[in-house]
Order: sequence, then structure tokens, then C-alpha cells
Amino acid sequence: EIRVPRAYNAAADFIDRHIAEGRGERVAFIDDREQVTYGELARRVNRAGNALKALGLQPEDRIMMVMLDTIDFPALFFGAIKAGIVPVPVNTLLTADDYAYMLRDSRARAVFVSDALYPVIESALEDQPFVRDVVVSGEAAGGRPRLADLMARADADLAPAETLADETCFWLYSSGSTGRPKGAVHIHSDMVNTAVLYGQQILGLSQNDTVFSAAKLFFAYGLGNAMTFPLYVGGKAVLMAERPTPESVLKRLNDHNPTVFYAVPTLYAGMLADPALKPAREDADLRLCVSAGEALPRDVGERWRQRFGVDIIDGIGSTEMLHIFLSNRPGEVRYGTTGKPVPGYEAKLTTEDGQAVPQGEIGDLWISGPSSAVAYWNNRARSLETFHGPWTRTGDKYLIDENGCYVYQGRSDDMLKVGGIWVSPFEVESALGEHEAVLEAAVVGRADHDGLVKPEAFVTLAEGRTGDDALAGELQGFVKDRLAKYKYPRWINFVDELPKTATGKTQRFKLRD
Ligand code: 3SK
Repeated sequence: EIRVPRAYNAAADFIDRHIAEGRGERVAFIDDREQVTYGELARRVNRAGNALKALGLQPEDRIMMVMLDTIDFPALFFGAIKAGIVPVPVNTLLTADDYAYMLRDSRARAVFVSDALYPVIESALEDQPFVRDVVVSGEAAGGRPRLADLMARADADLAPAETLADETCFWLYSSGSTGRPKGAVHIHSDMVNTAVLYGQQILGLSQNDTVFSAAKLFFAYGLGNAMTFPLYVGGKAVLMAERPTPESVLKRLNDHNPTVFYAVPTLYAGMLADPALKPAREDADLRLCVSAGEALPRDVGERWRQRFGVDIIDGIGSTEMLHIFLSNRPGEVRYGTTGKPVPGYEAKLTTEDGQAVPQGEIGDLWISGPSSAVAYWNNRARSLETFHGPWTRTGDKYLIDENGCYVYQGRSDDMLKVGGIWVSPFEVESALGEHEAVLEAAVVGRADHDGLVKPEAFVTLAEGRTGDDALAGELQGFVKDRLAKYKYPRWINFVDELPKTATGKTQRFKLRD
């Protein structure tokens, strides 16, 4: 158990502690332009906090961050927290309509936006009663003030605001398959709990680690991976502003030689799909790869291990719990499973009416642990559905196998009942994914001519393969050979790509529509 003192400011712990403990000269971040030491980062955090105060922002005010992964991100995020102001980082891939909604919902007083994203924010600003300032990170845009100029004018000393461990620290928006995104409110003690329980305990992170995350900082997964975990232990993180592609990611692996790499299954599969894509360094220090965002197909983990010589540690987390709560362990990986609860978190599987499910049967996953959001902002109905005392409803279906490992069965709202029996779309997708012609698959329910739901598959193919009736028949037979017959997809559609969220989750609801 971690004892976080009642009077606690997360920025003092994650940033200033390193200066007090003599790590000021060590490198904290490397982005596409520069690198900064812990000492320089601490000064930038202070300048950013003072710049916010100079804009007239008060403790507990919110600021929205629509920012790409550069060193400005941690400087502003922790600068706000140090000043008692609440940063709300948001997905950088959304539409003006989405930003307009979140600006009103959060009542953010200021928006900080990367230069490349400025045009979409400008379109979101019409009729926003709460926004007073718009500040640009990077080159000037729209005649707005630049963060770099505001920081240059601000003082490099700042005493931390007298915040409490239980006090609102930052928010992250969580988007479900329907409805508007919900602001999950996190408190000051949440980051340290994830950094110790998962970052140190499971990944064994230390100041000797250099990490690189293809998942971006705006996503709870990336925020821990490449910012709070390395910062907590005094390690180093590589940041990349551009979109993660197999090529851009491999370049960072080769150039910076990280010890830990984090990505989502789609990226691992995409990197494996190109047979020419291989690590260039004989002397690579890579000791661990991590996957989350959706369950890692067994065969992707096994092929990655063969090609890159390093295991992928698969886990699952959520925006509400801030980071990973079920995970495999280094040296104890069981591909095809999400491992076991991270010590410090408790998990339970229940039926829809809350009864415990017997081992081997599918149930709804609930999690309890010390990094849970306290509520969704201004949304009592959804808060009551999700947060039940110490337990958080994840919306995921799981079963526990004979080794005590959790095996993903899909989202609660994606499960299919075929002939009265639950079918996990994920299980059928994994079986399809084992066929050498298949790059990725998504399975949804479709009513047949009798109005009875049966599995339907959408499949993207490996390079050089063509989808035709013969291949469709072969894939159906392939699934029948591996799973109970009733699970095979009655229809197979070959598509160029699958609809995905920014964080790599397949949007099955779009296929259902
Ligand atoms: O999707 C996940 O598995 C995840 C992991 C860590 C943090 C946040 C999320 C959503």
C-alpha cells in the first residue's frame, strides 16, 4: 500500500523531488527538437505555472490542452498542477464539434493548442462563453500568444500550491461507444499510485530506463507510459509528435535505443506485417514491450517475440482507473491472456445481476484500486452506473482460465448471443487473425433471415492477398477447426481498413451500423 500524505502536490513529487535528490543534471525528455534535464524541466514547469497565473487563472480553474507530444506537454501539465490549476489534456485527433462540446462541458478558461492543430480549435471557439485565452505551442498561429513567449517572461521559481492528495488534479475525457465523452476527474494521488503499482512493481522501471510510447500523452495509457512513470523514477522518455507508423516508430527504436517500448496491438501487428521491418541494432537495450488499448492476439505476441527477441507484456487499463490494472508479468507471459490483477488492485467477475460467476464462465469485470477517478464531471447518471463504492465497472467481459489468468471476451455491449450462448467477438477475431492471409478482423452480430443473430466478420488482408469467395470459405473452415462450430462467421466481408478510435480500439458499433 502506498501512503500518500494528506497535503500533497503531484508536481512537487514528480518534478521537484528529483532536484532535491540531486538528479537535476539527468535527462528527462528528448523530443523531435531538443532534450531537457530534470533541472531545466523543473524551471519550465515553474515558468508555465507562473504564466498561467499571469493570465489570471486561479486554483481549480481548468485549462484544456490540445497538444502533440513535445516537451511543452509535461511542462504545461505539471506547471498547471503545481499552481493548483486543473489541466484537461484531450485527444488531438477530434473534430471542431468535439472540442466545442468539451470546452463547454469543462468550462476551461484557457486552451493551449499545438500550432498544427490551431485551425480546428479556431473553428471550435465560436460562441464559447468560458474561454478567455487561446495560447499556441510551437510557431505563431492566428495572432494568438505563444506559450514559449509567455514562459520566457515568467519567473523560474514557483512554490507548489497547497493542494491535498484527495483534491482534483487533472481530468481525462473517456469516450464510450455512444454518447458524448465524459470528463473523468482524477485526484493528486492517482498518478503516484499507478507509477508505483504498475510502473515500478510490474515493469520494474528505474532511473536507468529510457522509454518510448507510440501511444500519445493525451491518452491515459500514454500519459503513464511516457510521462508519469519515467518521471516518477527519474528515467528518460522519448517523445514523438508525429503519427505512429511502423516506420516512424522503428526509427525511434533505432535512434534512441529505449529499454521499454509501449504500443497498441494494431501497431505491433502492422510492424509485423512488413517482413522487411527489423530492429537495426545488434546491441539494442530493449528489455520489455507493453501492449494495452485492446487485447493482444496470442499470435501477434508470439511472432513479435520471435522477430524482436523481447516479450510483449499485455495488460488492460482504463481512463477511469488511469492505467493498467490487469497484466501479464515479465518472465511469466501467457499470450492470449491479460494475466492477473496488478497487486494493489482487486478484480471480480459478476453476472448482470451482480452474482459472482463460476471459474471458466464469462462475467462483467469490476475493478477496485487506488487510482480510480472520483466521478464523471456534471454527469450523475453515468457516474452512478460506473462507480459503485470502491468498485468501478469496466464494461469489459472476461473469464478466468484454469491458471487463474484473465481472458478477454469483448466489451459488454459487443457480446453476441448466438443460439442462446454468449459468443465473444474477440475470440472469433483472434482465430481469424491466426490465418496467414488475415491482417486484422472485427466481428459483430448480424440478424439472419430468421432475425437470429450470427457472427459476421470484417477482415483486412495481408499484402498481396485478394479477398474472394474461395478465401471466405477457407476462413470459415479455419475458424470451425479452432472454435465451437456455432461461433464461425456466417458472412465474411473483405475491407481496406477497420474503423478505429485514435487509441487503436476497433469501433465495432460502426460496423454494426
Ligand atoms: O485501454 C487500455 O487498456 C488502457 C490502458 C492504460 C490506460 C488507459 C487505457 C484506456
